[in-house]
Amino acid sequence: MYAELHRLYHQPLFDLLKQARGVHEAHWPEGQVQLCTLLSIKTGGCSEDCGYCAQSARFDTGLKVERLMGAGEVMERARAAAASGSTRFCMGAAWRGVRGGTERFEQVLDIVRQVSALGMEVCTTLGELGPEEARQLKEAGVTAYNHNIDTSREHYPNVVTSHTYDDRLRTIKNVQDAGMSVCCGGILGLGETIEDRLKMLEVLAGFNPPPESVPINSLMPMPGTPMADHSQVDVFDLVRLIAVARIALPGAKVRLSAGRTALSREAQALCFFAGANSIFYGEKLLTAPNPEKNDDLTLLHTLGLMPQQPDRGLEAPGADPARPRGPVPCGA
Ligand code: SAM
Ligand code: DTB
Ligand code: SF4
Repeated sequence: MYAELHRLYHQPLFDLLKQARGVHEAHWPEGQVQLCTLLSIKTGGCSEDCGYCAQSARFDTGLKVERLMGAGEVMERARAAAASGSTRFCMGAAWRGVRGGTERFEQVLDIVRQVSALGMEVCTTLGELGPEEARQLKEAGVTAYNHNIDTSREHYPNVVTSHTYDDRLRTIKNVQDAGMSVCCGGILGLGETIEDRLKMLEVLAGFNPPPESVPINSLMPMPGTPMADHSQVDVFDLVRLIAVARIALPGAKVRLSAGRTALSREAQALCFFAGANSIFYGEKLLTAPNPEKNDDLTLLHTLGLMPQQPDRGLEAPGADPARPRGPVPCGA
């Protein structure tokens, strides 16, 4: 698998784009881009040391820590997101994880129940989950859970030391077992090699069932973090990775995620051509800026693309019965 991803990636760019386009056209309706709205429901003060993250309490990033948002305020934001044409509402919390029976988890479940009544796809990203927490989130109405592997297994310890790659995979397994869709991807620009990026895709393509969506973030260097002075990801490296992701994960939404403020309209157009079919929509990601809504709608219109209709009955992708279930590929 890795050898094939390597071969695909290192072809002449137009050959790669042609193949990715073919796969995209065979699997997805013409010209649709999913709009997702992000909301940070608990910001900053996180115990973890992810070297890219403005929300880690270990770094002096100047971010204002905020407690868990009340259900009323979340609902206001969720209604506004639905009204603006967003079909997925993704709520993020800067926690290492959540534990059943705690007041804060009960509050999150209550928020999820209310948001899911609005009919959008509901995604949460709350850190580590055990099987029981995953089951309760699913029951409350979460359709997809975001938990990124971020990079290759080999590079991960250079980025995070407070938890492991296997901790991440365990949560993903719990999410799959509970019947939620998995949203799992990574970040480019963490000091990794192209090989690390392809190994990350190899891991994602080995998930059974495959991830429903794959966010590809480009590092937004955050002042105060150890990665504050990392340089911008090369746009053609980003486009190539999106194209290989499209080929390796034909049924997954490939989400052009953090870092679009640094991309030209032309660069984003190439990313869509290569197979990206989802974006975060709205002026703010979790803590960092994102393009203006109007600019995004204008860009989609200019390219002849349109916002995707909601998939209210979003089901988790089915597993291949001939292969072992779980996020860890056979033999890993
Ligand atoms: N705490 C939860 C977790 O770690 O899964 C959820 C929130 S975390 C901020 C979600 C993802 O956002 C990370 O896994 C990473 O891929 C992405 N991310 C965070 N900071 C970023 C940055 N500065 N630039 C690009 N992507 C970033
Ligand atoms: C993902 O892969 N990217 C989103 C979402 N999942 C939760 C988060 C991007 C965060 C960008 C940095 C910030 O806003 O602090
Ligand atoms: Fe915490 Fe998530 Fe940021 Fe890591 S990425 S520091 S776990 S909020």
